[in-house]
Amino acid sequence: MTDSPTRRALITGITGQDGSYLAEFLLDRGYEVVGMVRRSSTVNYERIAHLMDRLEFHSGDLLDQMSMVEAIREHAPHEVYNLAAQSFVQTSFGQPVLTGETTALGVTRMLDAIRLVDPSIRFYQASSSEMFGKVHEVPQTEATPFHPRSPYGVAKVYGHWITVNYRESYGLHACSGMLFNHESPRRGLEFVTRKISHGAVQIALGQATELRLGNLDAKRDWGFAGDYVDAMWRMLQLDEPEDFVICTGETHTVREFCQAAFARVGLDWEKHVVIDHKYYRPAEVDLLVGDGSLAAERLDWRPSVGFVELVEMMVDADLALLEGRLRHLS
Ligand code: NAP
Ligand code: G4F
Repeated sequence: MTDSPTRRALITGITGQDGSYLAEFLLDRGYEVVGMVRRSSTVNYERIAHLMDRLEFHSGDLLDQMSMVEAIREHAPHEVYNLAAQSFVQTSFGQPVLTGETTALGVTRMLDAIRLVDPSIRFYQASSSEMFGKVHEVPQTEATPFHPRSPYGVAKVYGHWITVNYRESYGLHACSGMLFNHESPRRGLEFVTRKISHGAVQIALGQATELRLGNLDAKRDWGFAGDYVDAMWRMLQLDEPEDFVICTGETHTVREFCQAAFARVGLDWEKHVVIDHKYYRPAEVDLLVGDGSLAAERLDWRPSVGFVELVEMMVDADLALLEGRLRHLS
């Protein structure tokens, strides 16, 4: 650690679900927080609207090496959290090269920027349980071999190993969190949990009649995003960098998520959910469930939100949003 009194963090992906929770978390701990944001034709700061006057921004893109070098040079962060990615698995089948450029090579670009400008910076890489893919053991631990099932999963394996490689080659304080699925009211509408919570509420309010979904048998270890950003921070506070699985240790099917979400608004999911094969994937990850004992032991980190509580939190937030009681997701 440096001896600067105020810690400064650079977050890539600050406009995303995790970036917004991490920014809040770090600001609450007295950090100065800089978000790297990419240019778009419409403003896309909905998840961080409530934080805007407390944040600094740097225009950059994971596809552009110099913008990352400049971000590090200009803002001199002590910690870098690389959360930016093309993060949607389904899209990675249609845009595999873009996914590789962003989600895989983008990690190398950031690591090189750190190595060249200030190798004392601590680096967090957003690795994923998608790397376990067609799982070789149940539950999955830090030692479970990877077998990715999508271009996204393959790109994350690259990002994971290049982080390990820069740690071993150049002595960077660089680590990966192998995070299992984590959700929240700020989850993108294309991901299955938010699609279900939002869809169930739309049906309950008479704004839709059906919800079209793909594979209901897939099982995921779903936690709350607000808990998971705490684990990211804890990883960067260790004296020696190490990689961790972050999970709840419980797994549920997409069907169970539907059941709980529709029940929250007093509906029978079976009357409204329609199977649509366009949402099936060329290769599926059937079962994810993690073993978080290393994180519990070394980081003293445990999830605080259970499955039913998470579903109800998401449905209640969508109800407030669609009834006009909430102006935005924060
Ligand atoms: P998310 O909501 O999809 O956010 C992704 C972020 O990446 C957005 O801020 C997006 O910016 C940014 N981004 C995309 N392409 C970029 C580029 N070329 N240059 C700069 N920024 C770019 O994802 P999330 O759920 O917060 O996940 C955060 C990270 O954790 C991702 O790396 C994801 O793959 C990983 N992860 C997520 C989970 C999970 O369950 N949520 C689990 C394991 C790992 P725009 O707003 O401009 O699009
Ligand atoms: O919500 P999903 O799209 O998330 P997925 O594929 O597990 O990926 C998420 O978690 C990863 C961690 O393991 C992250 F790395 C990644 O960035 C992302 O955050 O799909 C979950 C499951 C899949 O098995 C999918 O086939 O739900 C199934 N599903 C069924 N119907 C559907 C749908 N998924 C989506 N998105 N939309 C459907 O209509």
